[in-house]
Amino acid sequence: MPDDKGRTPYRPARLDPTEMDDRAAGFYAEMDERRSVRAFSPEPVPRRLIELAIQTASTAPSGAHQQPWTFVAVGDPDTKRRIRVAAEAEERRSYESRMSLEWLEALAPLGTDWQKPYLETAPWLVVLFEQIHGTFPDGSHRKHYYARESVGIAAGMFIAAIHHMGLATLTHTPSPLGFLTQIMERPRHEKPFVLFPVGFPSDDATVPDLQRKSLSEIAVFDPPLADPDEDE
Ligand code: IYR
Repeated sequence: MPDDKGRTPYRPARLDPTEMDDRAAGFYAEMDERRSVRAFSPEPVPRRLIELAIQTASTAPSGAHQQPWTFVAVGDPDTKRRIRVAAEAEERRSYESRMSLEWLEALAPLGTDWQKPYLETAPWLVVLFEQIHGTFPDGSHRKHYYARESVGIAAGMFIAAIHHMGLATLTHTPSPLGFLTQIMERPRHEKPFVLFPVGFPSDDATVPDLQRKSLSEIAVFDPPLADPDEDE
């Protein structure tokens, strides 16, 4: 029951230290298996799984708890085709003239080009929109705080949920993304943030042989991290 300030107790169960360690290491190992996939199987994926991934993403913390996101899940083949055609037109222009040589060189290890067949093959395309502002019941604008950061966090949680349920996705950001507003008939104050194809990897899917940065490259501790090469 909420108290007179509208607050309820929060007492999550305390785990014992070994279980905490096991869970932490197990979750890291699981997430470390995740790869961005660009070749999907057409095998159908139950809508319920997509609903659960969206609900998981929507547990993300958000500025002033405004949950400034809309997820649009597309399984309809005609809509997917329209998205592919529009995305490829933008991507073609990007690869052929908008992207700098430096950018193209940075992307070379990923082996990407303007063609995006996965936008039709993947059983679901989930587009995450950022609500630039909300709306009060009288129609006036309600300011959203940290909308972009909040949507970014929700995107990460969506990706983790998809991976955890044994599916694959890709953070696809064709640029500019504006065509998604038109195709999906979203209001002007919703800005497309990222497009996630979701499904099973195709049997012949491959991924680049990438390394992740080590802990010492990404983190600074005070007191410092122990040097893994040095004896105690
Ligand atoms: N949006 C393009 C290009 C692209 C850009 C980045 I940064 C990537 O990490 C991957 C691709 C495409 O999807 O091909």
